[in-house]
Amino acid sequence: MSQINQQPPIAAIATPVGEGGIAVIRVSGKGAFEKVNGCFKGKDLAGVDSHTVHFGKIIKKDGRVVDEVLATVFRSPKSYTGEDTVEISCHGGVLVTQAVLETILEQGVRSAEPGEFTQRAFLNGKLDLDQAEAVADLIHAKSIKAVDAAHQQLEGRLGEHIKQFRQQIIDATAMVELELDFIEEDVEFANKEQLHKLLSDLDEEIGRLLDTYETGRLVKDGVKTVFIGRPNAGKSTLLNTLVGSERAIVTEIAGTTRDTIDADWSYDGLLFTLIDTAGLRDTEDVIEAEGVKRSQKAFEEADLVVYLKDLSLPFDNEEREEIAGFQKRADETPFLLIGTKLDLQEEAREERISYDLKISAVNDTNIDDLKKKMKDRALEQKDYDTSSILVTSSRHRDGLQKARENVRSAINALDQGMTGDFLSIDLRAALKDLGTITGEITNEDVLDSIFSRFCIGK
Ligand SMILES: Nc1nc2c(ncn2[C@@H]2O[C@H](COP(=O)(O)OP(=O)(O)OP(=O)(O)O)[C@@H](O)[C@H]2O)c(=O)[nH]1
Ligand SMILES: [Mg+2]
Repeated sequence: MSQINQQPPIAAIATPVGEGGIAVIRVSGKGAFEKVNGCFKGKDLAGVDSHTVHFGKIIKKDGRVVDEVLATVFRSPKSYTGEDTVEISCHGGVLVTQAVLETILEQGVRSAEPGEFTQRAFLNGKLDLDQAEAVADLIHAKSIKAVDAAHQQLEGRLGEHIKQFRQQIIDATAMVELELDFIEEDVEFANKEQLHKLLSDLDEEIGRLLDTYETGRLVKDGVKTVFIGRPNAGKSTLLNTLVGSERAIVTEIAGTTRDTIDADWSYDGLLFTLIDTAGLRDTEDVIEAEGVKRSQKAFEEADLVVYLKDLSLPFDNEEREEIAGFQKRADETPFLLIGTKLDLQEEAREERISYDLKISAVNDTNIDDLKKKMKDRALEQKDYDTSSILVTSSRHRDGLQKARENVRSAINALDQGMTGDFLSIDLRAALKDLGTITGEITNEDVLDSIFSRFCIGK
């Protein structure tokens, strides 16, 4: 563990704003115990053991009691930030909590910025940068699978892979430098083949990790699922059925939905963002035409397209072409063709068109099958194994991609018989790329953008 650097104390409310049984105010930094002592009537917090809890009162300078509290003491380096820390549990009223915080701030403690506690934990070597990011992911997670992925990253599973890649590069560099040492004597790479193998293996392993990004992104951000189809096909009805509330307006009038409507929905631990759209048709109505445009845009960004076809109506040619177009692009954007209103008489029985499923939202027919199909189709052809680590952040993907490019460039240099110094440059660059992921190499802008995603008090 690196040296702990205790910075001036900061404080913030660590629990959400609102009424609750208790609220927690966190104070961390050099002199945290003495500062809290200044407004705490109870034991001398600077004198007690680490990881102990003490009852007392928070008192204003004029002697007024603000609240009765419990103060938990964590001594450096055994705290979340690595610094001396006090966590004050007070009564969970909005005003009481604010008053306790203000009383502590009056002791000469500064308000914490968003994510500043975690930033200090990172700077003190308590967490790698990817682990710090996992803390934010965990807090923002909207599905159980996203929680799992964040936990894996928080446990350091991604970091382990990166460390292993770095070690492989260091091994390769050592082989290259050995050759450089003997350059005068004109020795060839003693182990050119071995070096080649090491680098190709590395290229492949980085590639395997990169392949998990598509799934990782879906698990973390949710599957953007667009319901598309003719007016009145039953798109809004299906959205309402899945989310279990009347989120979208449903009427028998074609052209009811004018704008795109989003709703979050979870199935089997996976988050879906369902997007109901205006029915696709040529229209004179300016508002509806704008809605149709938005439907098309939603489709372009979709991770899954669900095309709904009213089984009680015959096909028209345009519709046939549209469906064929979606099917053709199904490799890029997974696609489901669903027949709706199965409870009505089937007019659209078309032998050439095969439905993935026929449903009735009114009778609840095949809705469970549809849910399962949506998940399977979204994750189809994706490298998905719950036990394996997933790359979920585009920042990590970018770092891995750059590292792989540099490794490939080193392989190229080796193949072309270039001298060791060229290889060395590429390998050093790859090391740096990997270092940006775990935070060995970083700069203020990157840190600011990462920690600004956090809430205050984390
Ligand atoms: N019989 C039957 N009617 C349904 C079913 N699903 C939807 N409907 C009816 O079909 C009509 C249109 O449904 P919506 O869900 O508004 O259709 P939409 O695709 O959102 O239509 P637009 O918003 O106009 O594009 C309504 O009267 C619904 O009650 C079904 O499974 N069976
Ligand atoms: Mg609608």
